[in-house]
Amino acid sequence: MANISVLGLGAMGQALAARFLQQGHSVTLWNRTPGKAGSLVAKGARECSSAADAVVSSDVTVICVLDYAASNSVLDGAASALAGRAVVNLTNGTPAQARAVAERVASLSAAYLDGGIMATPPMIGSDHALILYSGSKATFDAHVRTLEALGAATYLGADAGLASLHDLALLSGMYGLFAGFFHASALVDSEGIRASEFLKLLGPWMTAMMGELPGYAEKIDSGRHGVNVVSNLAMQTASLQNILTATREQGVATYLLDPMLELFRKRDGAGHGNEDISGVFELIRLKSR
Ligand code: FVH
Repeated sequence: MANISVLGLGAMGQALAARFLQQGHSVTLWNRTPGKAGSLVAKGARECSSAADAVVSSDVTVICVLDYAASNSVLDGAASALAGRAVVNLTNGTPAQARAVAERVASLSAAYLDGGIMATPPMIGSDHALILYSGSKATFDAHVRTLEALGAATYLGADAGLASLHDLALLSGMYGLFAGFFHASALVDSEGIRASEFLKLLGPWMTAMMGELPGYAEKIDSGRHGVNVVSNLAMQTASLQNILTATREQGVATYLLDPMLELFRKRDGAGHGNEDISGVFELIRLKSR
């Protein structure tokens, strides 16, 4: 069994600590605002009054706070205790923030593993939880058995920014899906149709459309968006224009689809109307190949 410290006892920090306790680990806790450790202490955890005290109690320290400004502030408090120890930072942030913290932690002679949690607090420890890691491979290897208790553990490489990059990209996909659902629901709601009823049609449709993604991925990777004789960009630009016209006619806001139509038109206007819609990727990536 491992000695683990958890710094940050928000909804996610509490779920992580509870799971470690459930697995029989020795768990030490610290939170900026005292008084959040009660139920965990009742289950056997020990609460410290400073982040540094918590760090020296354990082989590995997991930080999970609101953002990187918060995790930097936690590290300020723990800095004196970090030498020779391992930090696993599961706070949501950008790749650049993760790389900067990795450098800072290395300068304090500690090992750094960054992580991105692909789960909500109730999912921690379930089969659906995934946690992405990058940074110190030695730290990942040393603690992977312990970390796997939280959810499937995937190591993405030595660059500390990779977990965050993948985390944010996965969340981008999720928000795109949610955006489509919210727009579609507003459209049918304009005629009094309930979202839960409409979802019976939308769910299978979205699942069927997932089947398009491998083909798009191939085109994106190759940079060749091909002549599409079935559903080309020009046809889909006209179709998306219809959706936006209907949206306005139904008295619904167009916030979520305006940017998509702008991209379709721009790509179509640049002479790619007979190609696949995957070509809009070339407008988003900004860098030329
Ligand atoms: N909850 C979720 O669904 C998502 C799932 C995916 C991963 N995220 C990320 O996890 C990080 C923590 O999120 P959380 O849900 O635990 O957030 P809160 O419940 O709001 O708790 C915030 C904790 O952060 C502490 N904190 C805030 N500012 C500071 C600071 N300057 N110094 C030290 N600690 C700070 C706060 O402490 P307190 O307010 O109780 O004193 C809480 O412990 C986050 O990156 C998500 O994106 C969760």
